[in-house]
Amino acid sequence: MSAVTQIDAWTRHEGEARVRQAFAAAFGADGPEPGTWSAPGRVNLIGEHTDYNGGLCLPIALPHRTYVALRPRQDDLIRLASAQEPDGLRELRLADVAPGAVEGWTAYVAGVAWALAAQGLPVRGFDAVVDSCVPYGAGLSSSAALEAAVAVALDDVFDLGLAGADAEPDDAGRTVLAAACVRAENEIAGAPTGGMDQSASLRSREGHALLLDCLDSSVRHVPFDLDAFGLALLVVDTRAEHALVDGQYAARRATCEAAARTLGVQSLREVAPGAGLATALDRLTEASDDPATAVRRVRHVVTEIARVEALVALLDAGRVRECGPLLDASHTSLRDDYEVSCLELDVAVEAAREAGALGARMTGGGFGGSAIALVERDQVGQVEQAVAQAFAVRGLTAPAFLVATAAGPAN
Ligand code: GAF
Repeated sequence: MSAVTQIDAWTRHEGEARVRQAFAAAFGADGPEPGTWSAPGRVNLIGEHTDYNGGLCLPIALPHRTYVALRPRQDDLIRLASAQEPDGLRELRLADVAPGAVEGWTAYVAGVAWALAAQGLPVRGFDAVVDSCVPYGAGLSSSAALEAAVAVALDDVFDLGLAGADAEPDDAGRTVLAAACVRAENEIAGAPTGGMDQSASLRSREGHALLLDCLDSSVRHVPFDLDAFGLALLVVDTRAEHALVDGQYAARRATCEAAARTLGVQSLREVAPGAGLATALDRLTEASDDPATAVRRVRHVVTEIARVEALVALLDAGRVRECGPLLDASHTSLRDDYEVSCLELDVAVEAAREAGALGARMTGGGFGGSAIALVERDQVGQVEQAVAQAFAVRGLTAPAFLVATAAGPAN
């Protein structure tokens, strides 16, 4: 038997207590008490590498959240500390935040303030401490959770009026906050990601998956309660750390954008599956610099968008048990056509399937990170065991597990 490690979510009370305590340790007990806010990580059910192609994706928010304790200032000084990085206080001025000027995790925090201020919103400096139970580097959007927690905190303390009340979130306002988080990530942190993760963290609903249409940022909340079907969504953190700031993600994105230009479309969303795709692939074969790569990438994006639609149709019809083959097909496409899988992800997916999972796939950007498996609720333990064993046999770092349920958004 292999040891199986679980990634536990903190309760709201625990997360807030931790971050308040860390705030007092960083800034002392003097001065006004900070407020606390939090935002979830996400796991994507299907629709991978579709967001920056104007496509569809279907994430859920996780119960694992990033917490921030924050107190506004009258000046434009930003003072930050992280319980995860106990290297003391970081200080910078809001006016000095600019592309290339801020490094590391502070870029995600300061970048959100910068993006909101750049829109003319009345954001000033602040003191803040962050802490998180969203595993870092696991492809579960720890960076978007950080951005979203800061976004709702700044919205509250500077009266921006965008997030809405807990009982009645303002989706239009949250779309503005999500866009600011994306700017922070793209322009200040330098990661050329799409918008799925920030929308998942800010616009999800408890008990629902978020069907996000990245063409116009519209959403539909799709009921998602696997427990009612005797099923569970098992997330395997492979512990193979992924990094979106390296060149692989940007290269995929550039290939898709070049293919869209070759095809004369605004985004690959305009390419229909079936005959439309076949025609597009013929054209790419004739006109691309690297036809084989362009064909594979475009085939993944177009078929993946169709798989999102098919999976949502199954969920809507209550045919949840039939979703497995779509997850499997998504993984094959990401592995062979998009080439963003890795040994650890493939081992996790195959071991989960062999142990009885109805379907499994890598999730998130890839090159490490996490996989998901749709499993019978009473088989979670056996699937975890099988995956842990498969990793041990190959001498891979032991994976960690969590059972994902659809949790609520940033607040
Ligand atoms: C990462 C990115 F941040 C998202 O925008 C998305 O592209 C995803 O990879 C792949 O679907 O999480």
